[in-house]
Amino acid sequence: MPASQIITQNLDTLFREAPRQALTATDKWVIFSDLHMGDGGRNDDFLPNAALFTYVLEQKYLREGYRLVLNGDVEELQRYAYPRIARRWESVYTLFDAFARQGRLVKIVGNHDYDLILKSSKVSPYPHHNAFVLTYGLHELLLFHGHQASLYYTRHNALIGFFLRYLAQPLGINNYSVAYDSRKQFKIEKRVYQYASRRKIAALIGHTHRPLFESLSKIDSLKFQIETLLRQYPSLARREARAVEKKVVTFRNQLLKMNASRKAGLAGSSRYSRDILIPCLFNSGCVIGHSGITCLEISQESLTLVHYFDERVKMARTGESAGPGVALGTSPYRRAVIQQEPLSYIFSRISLLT
Ligand SMILES: [Mn+2]
Repeated sequence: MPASQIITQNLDTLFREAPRQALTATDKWVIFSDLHMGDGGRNDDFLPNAALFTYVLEQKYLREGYRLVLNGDVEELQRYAYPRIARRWESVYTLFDAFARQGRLVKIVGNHDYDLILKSSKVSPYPHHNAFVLTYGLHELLLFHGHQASLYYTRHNALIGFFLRYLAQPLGINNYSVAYDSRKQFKIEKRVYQYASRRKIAALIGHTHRPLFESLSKIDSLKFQIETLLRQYPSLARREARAVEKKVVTFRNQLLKMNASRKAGLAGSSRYSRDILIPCLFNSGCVIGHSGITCLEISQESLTLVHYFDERVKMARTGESAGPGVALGTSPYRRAVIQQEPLSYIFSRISLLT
């Protein structure tokens, strides 16, 4: 059987067997993936952003009544034993418990914490799922980690612990990445993209650590926004034209900067399809990025890609001041919205374009 067919079957099984929940107009959800929590030692990838993550989870999402989806690779079980992780990060588990007690926690497994679905009740207090479906009217959002779109992971998951390395990310957020080169990463995204567009659903994944919104990387998205603005420009009144000029310059500079800094071969290409691009693939990114955390939010019937970072870290790394977004209280942390669209708009495009 060809690989693509096996993967389609795998994903169909995930989709069919996933627990389902209807999304209401007042529901708020936040989706994090790829925490890779370890033992708190210097090789623990979670450690650098642990304080930021804890702050955001407690002060924003727990307080504001969000439901929490942990979309895989929460624990780094390929390098650490669960009891050690649980002991070191007790404060984080206390927060997970608070969501769980109110029925607001959904925990999905990835390839690095897959064991938990086998022996969950013995080691972890939470139920674990392979996938989760949110329904929005007649539409469906399929949440799963993403490694299921790779035969490599399906067949050789036990061998992977060895190949950890760094990759520069198209969003300009340098994330710690796992066990694959950009070509493999792209292949996984492409397979999920093809599956989601064929089934006319939105797929929300993690795993590649590369934040995506509407199947677009940051570079694609900047190009797209510049084009849209340039089309509007000739017909605008003077004041509006000025605002557009400023935006184009900002976007252009971001684009140039990203092009200059990104690694060859990581072009962030959106060519999952030769035809029109369907906005069916979203990726929450990860919690262990060198320049912060990204996540997906659903609230007020909109989907949002959000970036959290510590401005002290940003200044130390880039020499630039505070950066975009808004400060969170009196903390050194900032929240920046990368992209946002109403679910109705996303789904009308998925339905009409496929
Ligand atoms: Mn993974």
